[in-house]
Amino acid sequence: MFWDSLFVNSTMVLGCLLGEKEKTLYEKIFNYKGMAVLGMSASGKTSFLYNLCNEIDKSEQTITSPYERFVIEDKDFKFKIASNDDIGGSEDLCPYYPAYIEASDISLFFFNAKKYIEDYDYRFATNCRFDFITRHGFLSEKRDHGVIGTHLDEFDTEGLLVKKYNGDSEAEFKLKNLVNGIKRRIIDLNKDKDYKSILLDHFFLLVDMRRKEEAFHILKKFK
Ligand SMILES: Nc1nc2c(ncn2[C@@H]2O[C@H](COP(=O)(O)OP(=O)(O)OP(=O)(O)O)[C@@H](O)[C@H]2O)c(=O)[nH]1
Ligand SMILES: [Mg+2]
Repeated sequence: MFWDSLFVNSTMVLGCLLGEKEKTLYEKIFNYKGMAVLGMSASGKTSFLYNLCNEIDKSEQTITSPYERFVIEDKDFKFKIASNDDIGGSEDLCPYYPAYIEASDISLFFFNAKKYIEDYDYRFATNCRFDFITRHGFLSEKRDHGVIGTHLDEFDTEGLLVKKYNGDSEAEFKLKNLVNGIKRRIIDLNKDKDYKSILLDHFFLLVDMRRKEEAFHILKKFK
């Protein structure tokens, strides 16, 4: 496959580049976690990072843009992110995924869940990436991985998301059922595929990635 032929060379090149990106002694001593934020174009990767650290530029499509280490704190948790790259969703960057995953403590893969269900070509392209990551075994070798389906708000959520964040526990319960139904549809679409483990064996969350609370919710899974 095209990506496979690119894989060896580009991983070697990137491995050298990532050498500089490995956690510094400071980051190791102070327990900063490296995070690979990967996934489809316009799926909310930069929005996620921006929600955690407002200094990240979210104004345009990302190619690769480095960010400095930062600390996220709220009343009951504190999380430290090592310096890393915000990488774009373009297919050209796929050969670099394994090296990014290898160099990170946490790997997240983002896709637009609404588009995934409705658009065959998008689903196919996303599945190719699921397959690519799974076939190289990187997901199973590392402990902390998550798959994040975004654009939850574009499903017919009947305002439940807003109500949930206003503290409505009944809305939270209804939303949970709705989310489980959407997840089940996505898992069912892949029930015969080898890469279904990516959805079954790791965190699989559905979120409105424009909401800051959702970014915190994702990180809390890795506490
Ligand atoms: N409605 C909705 N919009 C979202 C969601 N997540 C991201 N967006 C919007 O989608 C657009 C693209 O978001 P980005 O965060 O730049 O996506 P990205 O994955 O970084 O995109 P690339 O860097 O181009 O790969 C922005 O206008 C976001 O506000 C979501 O969950 N719901
Ligand atoms: Mg981006």
